Amino acid sequence: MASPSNLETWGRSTVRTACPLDCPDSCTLEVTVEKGRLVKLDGGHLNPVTRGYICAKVRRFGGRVYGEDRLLYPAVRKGPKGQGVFTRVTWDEALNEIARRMQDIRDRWGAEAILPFCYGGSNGLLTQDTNDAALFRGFGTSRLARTVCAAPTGAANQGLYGKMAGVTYQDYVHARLIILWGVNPSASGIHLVPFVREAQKAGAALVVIDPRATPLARQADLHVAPRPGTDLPIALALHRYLFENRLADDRFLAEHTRGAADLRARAAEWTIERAASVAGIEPSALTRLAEMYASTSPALIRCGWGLERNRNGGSAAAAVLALPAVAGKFGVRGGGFSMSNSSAWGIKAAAWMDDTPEPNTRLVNMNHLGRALLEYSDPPVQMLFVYNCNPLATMPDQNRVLEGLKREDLFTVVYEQVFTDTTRYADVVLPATTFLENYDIAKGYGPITLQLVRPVIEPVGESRPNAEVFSELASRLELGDAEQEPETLMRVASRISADVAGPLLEEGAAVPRHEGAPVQFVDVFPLTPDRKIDLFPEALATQGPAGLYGYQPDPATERYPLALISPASEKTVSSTLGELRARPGVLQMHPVDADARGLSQDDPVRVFNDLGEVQCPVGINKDIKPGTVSLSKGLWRRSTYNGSTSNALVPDTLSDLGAGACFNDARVQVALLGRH
Ligand SMILES: Nc1nc2c(c(=O)[nH]1)N[C@H]1C(S)=C(S)[C@@H](COP(=O)(O)OP(=O)(O)OC[C@H]3O[C@@H](n4cnc5c(=O)[nH]c(N)nc54)[C@H](O)[C@@H]3O)O[C@H]1N2
Ligand SMILES: Nc1nc2c(c(=O)[nH]1)N[C@H]1C(S)=C(S)[C@@H](COP(=O)(O)OP(=O)(O)OC[C@H]3O[C@@H](n4cnc5c(=O)[nH]c(N)nc54)[C@H](O)[C@@H]3O)O[C@H]1N2
Ligand code: SF4
Ligand SMILES: [Mo]
Repeated sequence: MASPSNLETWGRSTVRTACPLDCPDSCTLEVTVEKGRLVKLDGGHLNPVTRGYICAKVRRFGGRVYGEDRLLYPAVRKGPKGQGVFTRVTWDEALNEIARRMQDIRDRWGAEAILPFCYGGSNGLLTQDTNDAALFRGFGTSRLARTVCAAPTGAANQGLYGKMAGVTYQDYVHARLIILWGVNPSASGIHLVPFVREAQKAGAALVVIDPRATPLARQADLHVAPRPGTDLPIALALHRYLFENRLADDRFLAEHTRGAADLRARAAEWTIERAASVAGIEPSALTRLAEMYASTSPALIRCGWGLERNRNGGSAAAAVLALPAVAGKFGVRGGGFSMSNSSAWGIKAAAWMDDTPEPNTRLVNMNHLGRALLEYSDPPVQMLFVYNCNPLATMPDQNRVLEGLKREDLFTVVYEQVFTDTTRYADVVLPATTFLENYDIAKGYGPITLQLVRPVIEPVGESRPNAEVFSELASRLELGDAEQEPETLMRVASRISADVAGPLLEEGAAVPRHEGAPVQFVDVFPLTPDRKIDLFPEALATQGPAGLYGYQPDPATERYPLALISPASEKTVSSTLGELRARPGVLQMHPVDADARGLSQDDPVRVFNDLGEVQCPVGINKDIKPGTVSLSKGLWRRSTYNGSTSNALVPDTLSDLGAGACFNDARVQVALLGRH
């Protein structure tokens, strides 16, 4: 195994590692290092589905590693909060100060006044839920419900299927019909695109359901562009069509499912015409979709995350995931559904976490960060420990998050690679390594693969890996022994079954049986107690104001008639790499909406509602549905004229299932900047 000490630090060498960023693909990387410095990042072949190429953003990752925003040493705040003035300190000083504060806060307020805050920095097994979990559990801090992403789709998949593994990339070619539903792989998982194209070449029909004409929508046989948040009526209309026209697979339903009658009853009111009217689409398009789906096999639905981020998102995902069951699409290669495969390994969190059971301390929904900082009182949040996350850029209701971060009596630690928007509000800043400087175990959630991430350069500045810093802090608080990162790696690996850990450590990758491509209802079955699909799970039946499969109407008003969405951008992963964006974020708007407001290309505009205002240029774009506007997710303050981003307009309402974020459920108005 390579470690920094035995890396070739002189001369030129190419080292194999993997990308653990929060992206489904989990690319194998080949990294060229010369004289200890990263010179080139390229793709490798160990993960076969990533086929030797990587995205442009990670190709440029050196710009983060050596960029001017990189954090090089620990520092403490000097001067008023948010001014961004810090003084360098040693690691000892920084960690002692944090340990002292944690103890003080526990003495005065109780440990639940401390809120650890982490999410998507790395998708690996080592940088989260390991020594950090041991520390915070051991200390008894508040717990974080990590619901910002995939909570509604996850709740739906859990409820219906107990999280069954999905169809993987290499089986797309067997499908005769592919439906990309609320997903844009051209930005968010580029290695899927050639598999879709190959399927099309082999004769598959392609349908895309997205309010934007994404690159694949432009090449599809059918593009259905619903108003955001209306996927539930669309999916229920498909169910109704199947049931009413005797196209439902009654045998499969009887043998493998429960709850079909309840689903059917909920779908009964959604005629094609009614659903089409609510979604703002032609009834003929919906009828065509229904006919195509009913008559084609193998048919594959790729359910993305764009459709979950609204008040109806959980029920929408459940209704979409129920389609292959009702239509009888399982049991053939290339048929069924695909979503996140992160559970496909069956590695339960507890398998690598510290053995101490999770304490029953306060659970804080991360989508309510602003509220938690400003309103929670029993006890109030006195310390926020941010790592693997840039909440000021990525959480809903940005202005409330900002107000909370400005609290003079809040002690905030930000453990980061670069000086993010959130870092500015820190009291103590800790510098983190990047995946080129630390170990990790990358787990794809598209392809089913585990890969070893290894340090290929020495840590830049005084940056240190999560595993080490959290265990050192734990040792200062007498909660365990300090551990070096390779020890944590071996400990985590030892908890994964030997047949997986062996190849992972020796060859750098492990792929499960079925060569990573299980057929649903042949190789994998629902993990529900009776192995049946539960089409109307009791646990979900009454969640949300309208219950499972109950539709909550569009909240648009005359004042705020436009639906704002904020999809993934090819330039960043969430807000990661946002510091390298050269140009401002652009609000995409249909010509019809622009004309109605007298707006021309590149005009500076205000996008506003009662929560906030974003000032940025407008881009007139016929690829977006009229009535919908779009501004990329993950922008930093510096990427708009006034420092606010789309999240300043996103309410912190929760989705119907899973208490997820409603990023695509903002309603706004747009006007020329300077005109009121
Ligand atoms: N380059 C890049 N890759 C990424 C990320 C990134 O930020 N950048 N993020 C990663 C992460 S964290 C995630 S979770 C995934 C997300 O990957 P995706 O599932 O692709 O998620 P989004 O881009 O949020 O949304 C996908 C599409 O849904 C559409 N959409 C919005 N609202 C609705 C709706 O109500 N209904 C329907 N049917 N469609 C809607 C959007 O227009 C968008 O084209 O990507 C991962 N990969
Ligand atoms: N408007 C809008 N907002 C969204 C979304 C949306 O669709 N629209 N999507 C949401 C989604 S899907 C997601 S997943 C969230 C993600 O939101 P976040 O969890 O905030 O993810 P990132 O923005 O990638 O920020 C991760 C940070 O972790 C840091 N980091 C990386 N590795 C390490 C490490 O090893 N140690 C430490 N200490 N730090 C590290 C990175 O430098 C980066 O700044 O954003 C959400 N925000
Ligand atoms: S972000 Fe995704 S596409 Fe880019 S290198 Fe990493 S895994 Fe591959
Ligand atoms: Mo995400």
